[in-house]
Amino acid sequence: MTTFQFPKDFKWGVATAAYQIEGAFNEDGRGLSIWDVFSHTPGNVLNGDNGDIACDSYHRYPEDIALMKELGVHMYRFSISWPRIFPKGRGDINRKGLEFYHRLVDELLQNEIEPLCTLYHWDLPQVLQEEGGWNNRQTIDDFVEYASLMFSEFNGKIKKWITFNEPWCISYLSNYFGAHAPGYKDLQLATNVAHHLLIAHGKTVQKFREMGIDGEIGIAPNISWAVPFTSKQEDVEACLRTIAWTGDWFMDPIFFGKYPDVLMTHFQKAGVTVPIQQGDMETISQPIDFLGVNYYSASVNRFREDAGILQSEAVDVGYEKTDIGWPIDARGLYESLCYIKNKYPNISIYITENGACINDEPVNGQVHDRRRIQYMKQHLIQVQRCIEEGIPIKGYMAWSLLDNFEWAEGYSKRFGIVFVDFDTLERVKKDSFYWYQNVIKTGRVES
Ligand code: JJW
Repeated sequence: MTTFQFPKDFKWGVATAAYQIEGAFNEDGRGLSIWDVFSHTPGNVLNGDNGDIACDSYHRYPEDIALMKELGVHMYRFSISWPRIFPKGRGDINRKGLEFYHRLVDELLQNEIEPLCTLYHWDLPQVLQEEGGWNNRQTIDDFVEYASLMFSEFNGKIKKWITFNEPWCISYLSNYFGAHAPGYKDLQLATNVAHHLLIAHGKTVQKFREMGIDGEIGIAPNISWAVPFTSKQEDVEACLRTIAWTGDWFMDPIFFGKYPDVLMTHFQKAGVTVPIQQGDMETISQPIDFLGVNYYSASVNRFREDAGILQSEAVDVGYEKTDIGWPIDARGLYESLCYIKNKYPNISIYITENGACINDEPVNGQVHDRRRIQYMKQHLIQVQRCIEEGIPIKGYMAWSLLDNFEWAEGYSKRFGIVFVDFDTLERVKKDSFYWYQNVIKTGRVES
């Protein structure tokens, strides 16, 4: 057994997202989002699940905050639902939507929990989708209008902001693989979306500076680490492309004002171009205050001529998997963070999501989610290792506080450290909740 000690000022937290937990989909003037429409279209979500009620956190947030208080977290990462604020995407402000987030944030502050707010966690107002959504450059300006209102409304209360959660999922998973809303399968469209998200990110950061907001702003890409099956150059390069797609494709434009060549050439071969207009790359490459890293899994990959646009094939080498089928590879988190530090030096990092789908349910009122504890332990040890290495990692947000609506998987995949009974909406603390409580209290993990 070894003890891994975290810095005194390390920020421990938990993360959620609006559509996954709030419910109350048609209350207090909320407009529809693309996820309401997508989840209500048969065939898109497992078992026909949707976020109409979800965890009902729109009403039960005091109970959820009480859970966080008991857990002892310093931070809560949540997202704001754009269509609660602007039911028509732009223009008329829905005061009742704003008031909900004021109640939430005030309750957090009263409990000495710092809010870390994600502006966009996938729930685009449906009316904007009907005008082309993120494929339409108008959406960029609509987003900046929404973000600016949030900055002025919560200035002094919310001091940490994330523009976009997992830009790769918003663009490629949703518009090329068709797995998430709005469900298109068009690589050019997805690439337009990716580029427009980056411009919206850059313009929002500019606005944040212009407005003189007190706080920090960043973005949270999902990082997919890939380990070459053999040391052959073609396998190594296949992995570099896989890694670059979810990460560098978004981070290179932000940090260097340029898309990565390793992918540009493959995209061009597929006949796809990035719709760059005069000034776009300058807009995108605003300095940011921190990088959010979402990490869950890694794969072993090799080159294969016909393995998709990247010619990179995932090989199942028999690693243990979580209940959503994602291989467990904690070392991939260490490697990802080293890669980021080497390529984008000196940027402060928050682990904005990490966690495991483990479907254990209550037995006599207890949830013995041993494998989740093991997953968290292994990943936190790698985080501490990175800190020892000198990587400026400031905090860790466990995904998630609650079991919730896991997008296309619906309620069948549980990521919470608190169990939710989706019939009664009762919350039951899992063993991992008590384990994490002790980690936070002591500031250390023991192997
Ligand atoms: C990739 C599946 C086709 C969420 C993916 C599916 C099909 C090649 C968890 N992160 O619920 C990635 N999550 O809301 C944000 N992260 O491809 C938060 N990434 O691939 C969590 C799902 C994901 C994915 C899911």
